[in-house]
Amino acid sequence: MRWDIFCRVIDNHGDLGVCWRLARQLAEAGEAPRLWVDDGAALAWMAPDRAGVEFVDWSDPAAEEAALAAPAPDVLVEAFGCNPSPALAERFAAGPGATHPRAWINLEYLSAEPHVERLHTLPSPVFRGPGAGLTKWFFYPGFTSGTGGLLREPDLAARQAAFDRGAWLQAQRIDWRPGERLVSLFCYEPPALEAVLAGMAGGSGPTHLLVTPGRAAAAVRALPALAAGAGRLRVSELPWLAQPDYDHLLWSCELNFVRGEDSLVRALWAGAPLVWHIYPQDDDAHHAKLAAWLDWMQAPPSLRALHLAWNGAGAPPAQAAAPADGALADWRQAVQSARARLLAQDDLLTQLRRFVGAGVK
Ligand code: TRH
Repeated sequence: MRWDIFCRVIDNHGDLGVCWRLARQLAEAGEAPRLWVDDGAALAWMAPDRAGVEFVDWSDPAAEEAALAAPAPDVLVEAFGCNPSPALAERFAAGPGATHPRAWINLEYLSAEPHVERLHTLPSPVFRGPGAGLTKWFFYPGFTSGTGGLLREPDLAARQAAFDRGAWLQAQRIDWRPGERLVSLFCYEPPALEAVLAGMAGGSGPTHLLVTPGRAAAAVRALPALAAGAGRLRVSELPWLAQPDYDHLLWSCELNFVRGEDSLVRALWAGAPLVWHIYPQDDDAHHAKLAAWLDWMQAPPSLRALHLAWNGAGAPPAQAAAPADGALADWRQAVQSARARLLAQDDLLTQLRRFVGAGVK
């Protein structure tokens, strides 16, 4: 089937990261995906290999015009309520007739809050404007069996099992010294960053912090006493990695600090202890979202406390120290059991294809 996925890059890399991952998985499943994106600059590092996915530069009217000349898609996915191209929605509405399988999906943000199960797969009739007369369907990713699940490639476990950590670190020129704890850092500006790095500098064993570019690197650089490493902490800045190599980074580390949406999911699949910097919202709505996720995770008290401090959700940054070995073992157990619960559920693409195949119109 032909799938048109619409992606508007609001900020950061999650919008594109999720849409690209979905498009790639569709292509690998034998579908024909086309990704409309208004700012695809990050694809240069995120997705150097784009086989099987067609791209439309949504910021370019000529590219949009050319894309409209192709047959209308069978499935229209608007990511995060981004409102697809009106001309395309019109063509989609005038599609080849009632017998033709056709679905308009509004792929929503990821949350562990209870409303997700309630809203998942609800219809939303389009009353006016392009596409009037059709129905959009809410599709919610999520962590429980009453949701749309999480993106997970069919070969993920096999790739993970075959992964050679030493060879990968060497190929990336990451200077890992035996005995050192490798920690990856992908975050915004966490209030407890200084406390955590100071805790690592004064920790009982050596830590090598691998810092991703952009906001994470800038946040670390803003701490002059720690940015170049201190005490038992070494700090290295990484370049942007392609999505598969970002997975490799998560698989290589004993602790992963992740953020937003897609990297959280990847860290869950990695199975190592993780700390989530949730995307901050103006009205602090993210605090409830974080609490719901910590509950779902059955996070041990020390992991919960670090999350609250890391996210500025009440606990003072001073409560966040470098994780002790015992705590890390508890956190690993919590992540591993959360991962096992997720693996028992169908992945998002399987569920989405089943939903669309069931003939929603
Ligand atoms: O970049 P983010 O903070 O994206 C956020 C969230 O999605 C948030 O919910 C959304 O509202 C906001 O964007 C607009 O974090 P996220 O979701 O983890 O996306 C990062 C993507 O970048 C993910 O696909 C992983 C990828 N990535 C790489 O491919 N290579 C890298 O080196 C790194 C650090 C990330």
